[in-house]
Amino acid sequence: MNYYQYGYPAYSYYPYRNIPAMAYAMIQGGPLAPKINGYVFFREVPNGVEVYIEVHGLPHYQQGSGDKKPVGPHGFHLHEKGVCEIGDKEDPFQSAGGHWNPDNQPHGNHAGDFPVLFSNDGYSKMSFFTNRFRVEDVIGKGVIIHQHPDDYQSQPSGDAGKRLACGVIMKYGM
Ligand SMILES: [Cu+2]
Repeated sequence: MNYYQYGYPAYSYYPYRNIPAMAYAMIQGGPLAPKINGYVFFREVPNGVEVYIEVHGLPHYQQGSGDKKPVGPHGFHLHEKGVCEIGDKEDPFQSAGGHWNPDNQPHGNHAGDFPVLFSNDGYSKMSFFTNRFRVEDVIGKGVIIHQHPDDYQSQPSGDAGKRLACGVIMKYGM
């Protein structure tokens, strides 16, 4: 097995038998935002996980008013099921289930409650650290990008609205 193909330099401090766990999901837009495509990457780092996401094709920001919530920044979460079936075209990706919530917390503190995604004319790139799970824990779970911002308060899902895009988390590499 040639570990160098994964990009670790010869002087890497990672021992051969201790390559950090990694996982990824390809993210694809559904009928409400078909141009979305990108990926999210999970990498084990000291004391937690680094999450990195890069997405193109997000809808442009639309200001909210009254009862109409803004479009963007976009709620972004891990959901229970890694199943991205469109189902109802008006309300897609219900197949991904509710929020992944392994330690039974209120919304706002779910292990998979992530920072909102900002669209820069449709493009978003972000990385952040979490100690709420290990990479192995999220393999087979779903990633969802929502239409509206997450208010981190409304139960059970932050009133983030419809599901624009979905991805299934898979093990990366060995
Ligand atoms: Cu969600």
